[in-house]
Amino acid sequence: MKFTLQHTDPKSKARAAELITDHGKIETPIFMPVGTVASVKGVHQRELKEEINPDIILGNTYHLYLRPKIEILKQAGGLHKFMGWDRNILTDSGGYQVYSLSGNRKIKEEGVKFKSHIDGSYHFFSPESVMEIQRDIGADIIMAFDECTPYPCDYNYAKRSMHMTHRWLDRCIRHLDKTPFTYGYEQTFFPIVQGSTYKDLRRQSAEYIASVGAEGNAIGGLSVGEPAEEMYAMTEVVCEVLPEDKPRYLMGVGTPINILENIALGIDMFDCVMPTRNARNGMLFTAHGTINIKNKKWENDFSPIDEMGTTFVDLEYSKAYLRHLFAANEYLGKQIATIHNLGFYLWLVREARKHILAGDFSEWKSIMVKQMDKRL
Ligand code: PRF
Repeated sequence: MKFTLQHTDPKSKARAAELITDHGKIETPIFMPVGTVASVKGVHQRELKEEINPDIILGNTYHLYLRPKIEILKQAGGLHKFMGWDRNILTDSGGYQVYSLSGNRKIKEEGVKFKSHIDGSYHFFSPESVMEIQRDIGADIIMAFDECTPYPCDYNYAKRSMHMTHRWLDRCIRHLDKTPFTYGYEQTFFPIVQGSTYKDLRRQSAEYIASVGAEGNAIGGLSVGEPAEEMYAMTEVVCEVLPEDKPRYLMGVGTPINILENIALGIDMFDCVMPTRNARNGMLFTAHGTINIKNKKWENDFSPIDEMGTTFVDLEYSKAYLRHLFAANEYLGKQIATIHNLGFYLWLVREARKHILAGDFSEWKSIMVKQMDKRL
């Protein structure tokens, strides 16, 4: 992987950069649509490519391991071939999904025993097994196996957990070094900073993560229920420590406003289920605030879904029509809303990039944050 910084904003820590892997170029800041089970829910690959046009999408080790199972992905020649996606893919390690299983898992030094949400069967993930699984899934960027701590989190638990995440990281690296690429292209490994909402732990974790000299670094354990201000404070501390010449990925974040604020703090990559999940619940993001399309007030509003027209659905269909689709529980409603939201998220990060390159990101960000902080 090759990472090239192109421009840094004079009034913030925002950066524009380019990342090149064997599956092509990724222009940052980037938002990665989430395709948990080899599908970005509600959007087929051609539409995703042609309308939303992301350089990279995300998949989940936990889900793919349980279904379709790794053996099937190997037979297919990897996840790219299996799902018909020839651009970049990043896989999360399962650290977060396992955390989300709260009652159905046991975390120990050796690894995590967990119960499948599909059939209740028991499985075990270790740093070593998760590296092998990610080799076989074959994403371009693969993540360390970590423990994502909950919020709030007791200081001593957060500290112990952080150290375990660091020991797991050493095991991930040792094992990866012994495990060749399964397919004919390179994979880049990103370690993950933890440390809950404690500045000293965050700093210590970032120093440890930076010391392993990976080609990119991630920040986990945020956007788990803490106030936005606490999240920003942690991102700031961590970005001060992580190397400038490597991409920084903030995992599972967030709202459009969270994304702009974290770009300003030096984050290059984001992923979140919010645009896709909220779309399926009838919540639309726009440059002027959020819309609950199920609301009766849209019943006879025949104006376009979004005058900005980022994707074709925005101008082709009216709010009244989309509201009707939700009221009638039609699949198409969720599909249209998903295309709209993903189109908007990708527009937002591309605009951010343009403004970083033009040198007026901070001014633009202030206007956008104010503008988007509304319910329409
Ligand atoms: N760890 C991993 N994946 C994640 C997170 C984490 O802490 C988060 C936290 N918001 C999202 N996805 N491995």
